[in-house]
Amino acid sequence: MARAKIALIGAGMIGGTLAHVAAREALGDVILFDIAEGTPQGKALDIAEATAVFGSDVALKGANDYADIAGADVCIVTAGVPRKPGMSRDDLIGINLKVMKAVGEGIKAHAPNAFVICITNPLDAMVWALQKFSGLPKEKVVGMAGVLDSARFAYFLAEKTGVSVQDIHAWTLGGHGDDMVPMVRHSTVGGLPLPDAVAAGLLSQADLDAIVDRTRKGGGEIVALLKTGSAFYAPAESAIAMAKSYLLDQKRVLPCAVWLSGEYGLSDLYVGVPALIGANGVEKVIEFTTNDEEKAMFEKSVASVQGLLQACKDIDSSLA
Ligand code: A3D
Repeated sequence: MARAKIALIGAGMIGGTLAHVAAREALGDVILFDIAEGTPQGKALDIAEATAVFGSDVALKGANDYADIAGADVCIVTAGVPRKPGMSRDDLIGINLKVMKAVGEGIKAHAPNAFVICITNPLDAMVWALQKFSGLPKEKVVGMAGVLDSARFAYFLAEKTGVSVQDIHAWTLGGHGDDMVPMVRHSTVGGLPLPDAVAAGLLSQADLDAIVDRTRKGGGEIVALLKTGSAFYAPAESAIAMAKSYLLDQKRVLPCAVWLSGEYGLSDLYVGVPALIGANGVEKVIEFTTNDEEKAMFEKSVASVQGLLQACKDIDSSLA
């Protein structure tokens, strides 16, 4: 059987890391696409040479022409610009919306059957625009943010409680902004929902409050440390988990930005919710029960996403 073809649109920090992880895991042949000449070719050659060390038979190729992504099974989009210190994700909207238009048209022309994972920020608006520009089925276009935000939440909980990350299940829902919603009642440490974990003395309420706050600001913490860009290792691993669930029909339930049509009382927008990803793309949206406090936080986060969609429509009238 032919190997899967994975097209990485954007060969920057996340794109290069995606190529490395995809090759190491032998997920499929990799095309690294970028407008910068030489960068995708150089990274592809470097990783191709590494395959002789880690022993993977996948092929890697750098490209500046969309024709090279033809027939891709998965496209992961990181094209655009990342944040620098002092910038919010929303500051990127003008530049990255134009990039989504070019990328969407390229995917539509050359890889219309692909499962598309968008990572470019501001995430919930860019994945929405990418679906519109590409015209691909809504269940085949998703945004990566929740897996990363939830991984940060889980890591901070593991660090504080001393429990293995493998035995922590953490969930964040809503938009990928500082008003994202870490779901305290639905997240567990060793099977205990977090309020019960506090009652059992695994961490204090003050610790939990600080972790929730740090999770919301987790992207900014890395930007402030790196100074020249944003996180890339954990974002790449997160998108690979989503790609694997699709390619291997794993049917994992992962928090992703997905198109909603009535779920959570919302329609016509992308926002982060738990979604079952299998061979057909987004196969099901899982609806968590929410109490009044969680509902209010979710609605606030959704309002931020709706503001970003309006900004996109104001910039590009074809989206209105
Ligand atoms: P970076 O290393 O700058 O890579 C972006 C690449 O996109 C560069 O190589 C550019 O040359 C390329 N590019 C620019 N315009 C185009 C175009 N029109 N077509 C093809 N390629 C183009 O950034 P990065 O890899 O660190 O981050 C990529 C994006 O991911 C940024 O928008 C970040 O804000 C975003 N990001 C999102 C998350 C989420 O959790 C959603 C996390 C971290 C970063």
